[in-house]
Amino acid sequence: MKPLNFGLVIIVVFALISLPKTIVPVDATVPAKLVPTADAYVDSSNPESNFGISDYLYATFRDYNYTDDVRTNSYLMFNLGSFSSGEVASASLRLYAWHVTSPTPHVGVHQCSNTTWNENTIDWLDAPSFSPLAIDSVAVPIQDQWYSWNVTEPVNSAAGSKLTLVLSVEDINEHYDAYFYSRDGWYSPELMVELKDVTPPTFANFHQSTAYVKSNSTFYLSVDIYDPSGISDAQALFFDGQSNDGGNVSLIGTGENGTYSAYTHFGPAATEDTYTIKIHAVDGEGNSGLSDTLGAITLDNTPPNITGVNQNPSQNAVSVEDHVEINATVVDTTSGIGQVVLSYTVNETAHFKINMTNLQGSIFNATIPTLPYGTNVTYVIVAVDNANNTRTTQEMGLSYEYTVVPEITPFLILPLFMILILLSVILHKALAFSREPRQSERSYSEKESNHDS
Ligand SMILES: [Ca+2]
Ligand SMILES: [Ca+2]
Ligand SMILES: [Ca+2]
Repeated sequence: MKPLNFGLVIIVVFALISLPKTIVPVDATVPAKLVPTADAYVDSSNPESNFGISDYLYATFRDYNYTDDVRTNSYLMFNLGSFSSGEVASASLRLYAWHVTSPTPHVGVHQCSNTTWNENTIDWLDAPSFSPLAIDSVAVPIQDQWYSWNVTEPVNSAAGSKLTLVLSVEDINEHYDAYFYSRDGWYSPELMVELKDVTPPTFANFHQSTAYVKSNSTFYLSVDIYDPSGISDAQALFFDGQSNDGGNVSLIGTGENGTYSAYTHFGPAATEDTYTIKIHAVDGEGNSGLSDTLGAITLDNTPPNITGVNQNPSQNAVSVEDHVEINATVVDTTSGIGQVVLSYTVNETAHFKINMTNLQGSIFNATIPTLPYGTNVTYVIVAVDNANNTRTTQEMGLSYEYTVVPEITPFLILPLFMILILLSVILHKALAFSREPRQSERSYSEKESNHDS
């Protein structure tokens, strides 16, 4: 496994209690079970008789001094067509003994290359020969129990075709009887076949705690991994394009089928990018497999950009009757905008926060309500991207402020105008009156001048 790139590091070991667990039990020890497709014993004392329909399979040897010894052997055929050569990990033949005699017989299992004998016709005379050396030999001292022979090698070599096994007593010079049930009896013979594990683990239920993250920020990955042989290694791999540029992280689990997970983070040197995630796992037999792309995570260390802040009415024109609309262009090309907040302070004491809503495109908007005459308002725009990187207009060196001015409304303009005209008329008259001489004074003057003349 490639070593960690960019400091992608597992930091917390499997949190057993807090994690949802999906354990799917798969028991690797349950083998396939086959029953014979044919079985029959043959008897040297009845060399032309067929016992294919008997409930029993006999393996006996009886030693006689003055007549021929008597032997019975049993033939069993299995169809191994569903197996592939080399696929069988182990195989055992199981037989239930319903009667045995003392001394203890040793029953050998022999391989026979003939797989064309017929259960309903086979007899001592035409029974095919078998290899003299037993594949396995088992003492059968007690009746009413199962006995088992290791037949891995012949089952493996006959995989894909048929297999004939022959039961025969290995002892001589005494009477030895071992009777087993046939496939027609109470407990059929069984061939238990355990297959080698040649397939890699499988994956399901991938989960990631976030799609966007910044460096040094912990995120969580989990996946359910299954394999009959258990899990010896599991890694999450981060692909930048085609290569595993984002490094890998070990997933922690029990070694059994179940959930494998890690808390991890990107190091500060990791390249900002979108990484696809695949899981690589190795089973208990060394079979390894890589999952399809199960997820993706975007590394984003760049805060959003804030431009085009404007307000309406403008800074010097906000009256007591005005709501103030504030717009800003907020952009984050890597992970997108998570939230934009307008944070404003009234008279340097009261602080308020309003979510700015996305009007259209990249323009976000909020409204500060009307405030009394003389109120001073300062405000800051705070933008947060989906990876939780934050930018404020304050840290960009931008400051925004206005003070509420008194209102001059249209319905006051006409009365004010009329008052002004009235006042100017009065003033005019007053001035004109002060310049003209009084009528009595003029008359007197005229009289005086007339009198003088
Ligand atoms: Ca039979
Ligand atoms: Ca496997
Ligand atoms: Ca960003």
